[in-house]
Amino acid sequence: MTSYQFPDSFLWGAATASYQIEGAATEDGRKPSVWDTFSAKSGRTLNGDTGAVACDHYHRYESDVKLMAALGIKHYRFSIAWTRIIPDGRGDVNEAGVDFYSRLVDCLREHGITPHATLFHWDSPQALEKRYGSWRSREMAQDYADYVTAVVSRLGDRITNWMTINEISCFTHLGYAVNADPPHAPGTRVKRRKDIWQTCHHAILAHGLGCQAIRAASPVPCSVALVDNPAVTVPIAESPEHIAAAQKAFPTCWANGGILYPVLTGAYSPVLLEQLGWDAPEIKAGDLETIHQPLDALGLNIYTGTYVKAADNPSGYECLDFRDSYPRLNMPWLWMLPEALYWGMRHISDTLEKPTLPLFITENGCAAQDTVNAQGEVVDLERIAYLRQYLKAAHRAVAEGYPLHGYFVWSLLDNFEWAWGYDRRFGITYVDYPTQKRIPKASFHWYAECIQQGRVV
Ligand code: PNW
Repeated sequence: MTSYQFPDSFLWGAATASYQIEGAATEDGRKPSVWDTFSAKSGRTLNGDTGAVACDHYHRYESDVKLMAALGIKHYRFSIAWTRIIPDGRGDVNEAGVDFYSRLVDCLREHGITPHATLFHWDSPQALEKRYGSWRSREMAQDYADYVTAVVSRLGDRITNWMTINEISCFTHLGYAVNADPPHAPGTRVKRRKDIWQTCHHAILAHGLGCQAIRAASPVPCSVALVDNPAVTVPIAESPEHIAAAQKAFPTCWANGGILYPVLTGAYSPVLLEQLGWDAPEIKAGDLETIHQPLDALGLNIYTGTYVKAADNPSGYECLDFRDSYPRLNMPWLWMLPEALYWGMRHISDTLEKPTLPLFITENGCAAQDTVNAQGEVVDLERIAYLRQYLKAAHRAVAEGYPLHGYFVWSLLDNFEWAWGYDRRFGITYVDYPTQKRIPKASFHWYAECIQQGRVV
């Protein structure tokens, strides 16, 4: 019998992001991000929802930290809102905004919870969108690095786990592509595919400059990571031919070959560049060296994947489409594919120059149609079923020696799910938005038990 026991050193956590939970959008000097502007325009988000109030975490962080302590997590991943720290995107630092994170971090530490801070989770300053089109301009990378310096020099005495940017492929593609469905902020439809690749290139450049800025500003030794969402190619069967096909397909997926490859190896994947042709971004001399910074860890958000099989065609593989009847959670893209977590670890380990680089699952979770029953409980059995299977796949990766060091569930709380507003719930805690009451779901209690026992229960 397998007990699915993780090593004692395995880190159990939960994750959130600033715009999705904080609210208090105009308080203490915060100015609009692209998400404030975008969600306020009619028709951009489901039901016209915005993050103006969200989970009101800005005012409720103390009780939310108590909730984390009750869950038993020792690690919490959250993000810092650029527009609280530097409201205009560049220029003066707003100390009142820094103070919020300072209080949050102190509260976490008082409860024995280690903070893991993401420096950018999609809420770009609207002022920079107006000034030069934010990520469409190369200037964004330097402004981002200056913002990072402002944060790390003020909070680096108490935060030592830093993540530069969350899911570059998502906010660039969904924010700018003509076929983004549904589009994300800023919602600009760029004319050429090359222009999307250029926003992506600016973002990985920002990551590189950000790494340098963190190391220069941190008063103590710290860990620097990127958070990526790889496209995970899963072999249809674990036979040598299909495994080889999945491995071959991995670097050709745009998000892998165009983000992970330059960051981890210092070069865009050659097969991807060949596919892109004229659509490849303009890369200036020295960019790849800047992008290819030494990392202390790599965060991976894995929710789903794609099945791949060996095929008798020039590429040697074929990616398989899901049919509508394939099991799916409550998002159009969220196919049930627990093996993706294991294959993500395996493909990425093959890509790494340093095979011991610590890997973390920085997000994994699912949306479900949660409701409060007559007893006041939320019995989210599909979320438990989902998490249990993905955690077993994580266990397999650890058992086979892949350097997976920890897992953060997405998310601690139901929250503003971007273009889907409050309609889609990813939390292990139910949020009753009219009253802001928090109700731990069945999955919360289940996850607490896993943490307590250090295994999949
Ligand atoms: C992530 N996909 O986004 C984000 O980091 C979170 O902010 C978000 O709430 C969470 O996952 C759930 O959506 C994703 O299309 C968006 O595969 C889209 C995809 C994956 C992750």
